Amino acid sequence: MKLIIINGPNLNLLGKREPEIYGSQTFEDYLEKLQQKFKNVSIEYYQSNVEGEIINKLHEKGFDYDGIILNAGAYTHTSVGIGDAIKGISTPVVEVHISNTFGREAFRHQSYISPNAKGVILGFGMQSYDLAVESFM
Ligand code: CA2
Repeated sequence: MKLIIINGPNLNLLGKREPEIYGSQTFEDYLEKLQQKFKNVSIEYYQSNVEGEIINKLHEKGFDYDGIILNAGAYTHTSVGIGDAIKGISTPVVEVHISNTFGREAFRHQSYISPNAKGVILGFGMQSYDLAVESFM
């Protein structure tokens, strides 16, 4: 099985700032553990702070991968373009968030990803990504 995790803006700062919300682990350290845990799954990783680059990656991977795990960061709440890109590909997308966005500011309750996603996993810290991988098994 071939999966890709796509992380959006500022998620490159994980483990470096705001540990009370997002934990103290860098994504690279976490990813190594995830790959060890799911040895039979190929888990690729891509991060970008640029909306168009995320859309390009969805187009590039969205026809022959088994699944896409997408944390679009703040673009979740603003990007019609990323929502449309998910509609335009055939690979199922699972939306993931580290924090419980419904327990935070009202603007984080809106998602342009959710209506087009296979499912949504949020609020379990980094474990949200583990659960997303399991959802494809
Ligand atoms: O909870 C999530 O996973 C979010 O997608 C994270 C986004 C936020 O805008 C969404 O509402 C919910 C923010 C990612 C910022 O990550 C940082 C990590 C460390 C330090 C600063 C920002």
